[in-house]
Amino acid sequence: MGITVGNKVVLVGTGAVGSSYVYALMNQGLCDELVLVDVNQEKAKGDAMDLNHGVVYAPSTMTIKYGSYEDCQDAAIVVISAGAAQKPGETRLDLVSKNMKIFESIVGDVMKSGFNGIFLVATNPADILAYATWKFSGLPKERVIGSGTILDSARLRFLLGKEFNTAPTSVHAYIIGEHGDSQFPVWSAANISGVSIASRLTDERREELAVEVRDAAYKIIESKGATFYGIAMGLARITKAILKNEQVALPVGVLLEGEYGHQNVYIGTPAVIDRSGVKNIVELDLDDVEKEKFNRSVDTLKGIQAHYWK
Ligand code: 6V0
Repeated sequence: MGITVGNKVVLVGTGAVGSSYVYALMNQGLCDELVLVDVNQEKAKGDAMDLNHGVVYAPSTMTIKYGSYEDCQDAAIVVISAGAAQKPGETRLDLVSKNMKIFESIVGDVMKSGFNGIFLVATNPADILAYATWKFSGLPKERVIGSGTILDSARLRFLLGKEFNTAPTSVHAYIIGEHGDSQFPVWSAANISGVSIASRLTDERREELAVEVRDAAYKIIESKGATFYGIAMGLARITKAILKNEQVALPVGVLLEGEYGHQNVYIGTPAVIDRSGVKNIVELDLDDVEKEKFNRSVDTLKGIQAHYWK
C-alpha cells in the first residue's frame, strides 16, 4: 500500500508547543484538515474552537476539530508533542521512561487506526523518542522524522544574522548532533553567500555563540517556563517541506545507517525532505574536531537508548 496522500495533519499533544505549531500551520495555510488529540480532551476542544474563529482570516480555509486516534487513519502527517514535563526531584532518565511509556501507547493507538503517513516527533528527548516511534510503529525510517536540531540551527542562524547584519535566511549554518547538551555547530561548513564564517570569528567568539545556542532553552525556561514559538515554526517548516514535496535540506532527526560511520541511532543532521519523508541524509564533511564531537553525541544518545533496547 502506498503512502497516504492528501494533506490532513493530526497533532497529538496540544500543549504550548502543539498549539503554537497548529497556529503557525493555520497562518501559513499549510493543510486543509487539522485534528487535535490530547489526553486532556477539554484542552483540545477549546483549542479547536479558538482556532476555528481565526480561519476566516487565514490564507486559505481549513477544517479544524478535536478528535481521537481514529482520525489518524487517513492523515498525511501525525505530529507528536505530547508528554510529561520534568517534575522537581525527577532525573532526566525518569522523564525519558515516563515519556517512553506515553509514546508506546500513543504510537500503538495511531498505528491501530491504519495510519500510513509520516510521523514528526517533537517531544523531548526528541532524538530518543523519534527512535522509539520508529521502533514502536514499524514504519520505514524515512517516515519517522525527529525535530532534531531544527530549532538549534535556527537559533544559530539568528545569532549569526545579528552578528553580520544579514538576514538569517542568508546564513547557511547547522547545529548537528543531539538535541541537547552535546550538540555543536559545524563551523567548517558555515557560510553567508558562500563566504566562510569561521575565518571571520575568533575561537572565543565561536565558542560563545555555540554556548548561547546550547543554553538558549534554559534561559527561556528561566524567563517564561517553556519554549514553544521557535520549535513551532520549525515544525511548520518541516510540515511544509513534506506537504509541498519541497526536496529541501533541513536539520532534522533521522536514523543513521552508516552515515558519519554510525548506525541505529536517531540524531540531528541535514536531510532532504519531500513528500516521502526523508529522501536522503546529507552527510556533512566534518573536520577532525567536529567528527570527535559528533561521535560523543552519538555515544550520549546510545547510552540512553541502551536502557531500553539491548
Ligand atoms: P505541555 O504544555 O505540558 O504540553 C504537553 C501536552 O501533552 C499536554 O497538553 C498534555 O495534556 C499532553 N499529553 C500528556 N500525556 C499525553 C498522552 N498520553 N496522550 C496525549 N496527550 C498527552 O508541554 P510543551 O508543549 O511545553 O512541550 C511538549 C514537549 O515538547 C516537551 O517534551 C518539551 O520538552 C518538548 N519541546 C521540544 C522542543 C524541540 O526542539 N524538539 C522544543 C521545545 C519543547
